[in-house]
Amino acid sequence: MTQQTVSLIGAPTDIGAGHRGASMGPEALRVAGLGERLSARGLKVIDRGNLQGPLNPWLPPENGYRHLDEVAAWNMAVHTAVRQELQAGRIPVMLGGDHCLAIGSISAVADHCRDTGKKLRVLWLDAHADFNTANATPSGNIHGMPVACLCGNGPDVLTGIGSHRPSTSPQVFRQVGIRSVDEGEKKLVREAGMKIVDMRHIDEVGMKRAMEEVLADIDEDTHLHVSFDVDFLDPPDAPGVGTTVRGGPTYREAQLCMEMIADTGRLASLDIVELNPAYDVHNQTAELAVDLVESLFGKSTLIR
Ligand code: HAR
Ligand code: MN
Ligand code: MN
Ligand code: MN
Repeated sequence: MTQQTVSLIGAPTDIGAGHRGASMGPEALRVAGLGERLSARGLKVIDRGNLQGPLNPWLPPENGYRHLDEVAAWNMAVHTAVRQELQAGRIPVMLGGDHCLAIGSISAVADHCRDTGKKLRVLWLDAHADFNTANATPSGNIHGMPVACLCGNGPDVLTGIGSHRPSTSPQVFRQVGIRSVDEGEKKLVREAGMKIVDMRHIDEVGMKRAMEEVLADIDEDTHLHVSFDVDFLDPPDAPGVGTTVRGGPTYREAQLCMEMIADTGRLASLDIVELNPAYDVHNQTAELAVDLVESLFGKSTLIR
């Protein structure tokens, strides 16, 4: 097989979050050795450095959205950068930054799939469904809204990013690890028919069967995008995020999840988001994220 090239794209901002500090995520991932570990796996790694965008003015929400114009500016920068890497045949790895940036990355991936005739599948690994709207949000923080925006339910400046509105639809998403969904948001995910593997389901059937269900209809024409919100993980293992929620996947469950995704051979783009070094202890959460991303790119504990 020809050598695959991965492009690291830093997006150092906490513009959509409710806590400051996710802006330090890209550097923490680099310090934890992300590039070196992927190179050691046989990938060619290009570090594109960091994108630029507006500073966080740290203002209260207006009409249900906090920092809407700044969020749009960051996402347009992410969209352009991710699109460029895809067109060059590389695997973009967007280093957040908070999860609002998935609007830019996934709208670019969706545009790319329309151009190439690929079938898009997004695996959303997260404690949260991120399906809020201006009416449903308890916070106004746009990192709680990217999935809704990508499905056309959001403000024009965000749903209009990319060449197609809406960028995508609820059918392309599979959410895994979900355990914190707001009341109004619950109604929205049900109405949309969002396919959610929540923690209750993982408790009941185990990570193996849950992932088999999630990966069932992936084929050779599928472009698989993973949007990895680090708060997916159980907080004692991964304290370095702004919004911890108890009861996430254990270390082994998370590894199995990543290894099973790797086994499909269809991973074509990735977000690593919500890492917040201000809450971390000795960069352990960044190191864990890098460890799991190695598994996502094929490192395995399998002996047989
Ligand atoms: N649901 C809450 C809100 O909308 C918390 C949102 C998101 N937090 C994240 N993203 N870290 O997954 O305010
Ligand atoms: Mn998220
Ligand atoms: Mn989350
Ligand atoms: Mn869009």
